[in-house]
Amino acid sequence: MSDKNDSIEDARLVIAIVHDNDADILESSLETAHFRVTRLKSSGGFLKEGNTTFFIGTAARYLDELMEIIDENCRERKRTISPLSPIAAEMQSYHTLPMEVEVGGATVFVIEVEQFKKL
Ligand code: 2BA
Repeated sequence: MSDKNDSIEDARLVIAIVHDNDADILESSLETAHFRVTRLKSSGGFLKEGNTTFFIGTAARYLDELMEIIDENCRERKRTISPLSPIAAEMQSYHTLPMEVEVGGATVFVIEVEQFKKL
């Protein structure tokens, strides 16, 4: 079976930012489903923690399948920010109790691709 970036027409670039702990399982699920991926180490501007960014080039008709795979493999987590942490200081917050934020499952951007070429 050919992989799912073979159609130049109607191409999309999907950028998915996921938790580091979900990255390996997501990558292998995408490969099993014949999506091509580029994986980058990244970090979130807010928590300043490592996360993983996937670039996935594919055709529009595969987007539903792709979203399902991302959704199945990336779970939401809660992170607690201590009022004494540098993040809280940066926010100039006056919280005296730990603050909880929800991270993920995945933050996904879908971009229409004007040109897709392999030179
Ligand atoms: P971080 O920027 O480290 O954000 C981690 C989590 O902290 C976010 O989870 C959100 O729940 C919370 N958060 C972010 N900014 C906040 C703020 N100003 N005040 C209160 N809480 C805040 P997610 O939304 O699931 O985002 C996970 C990661 O996805 C982010 O890590 C960032 O690396 C990326 N991301 C999210 N939205 C983005 C966007 N619009 N553009 C680019 N990257 C984005």
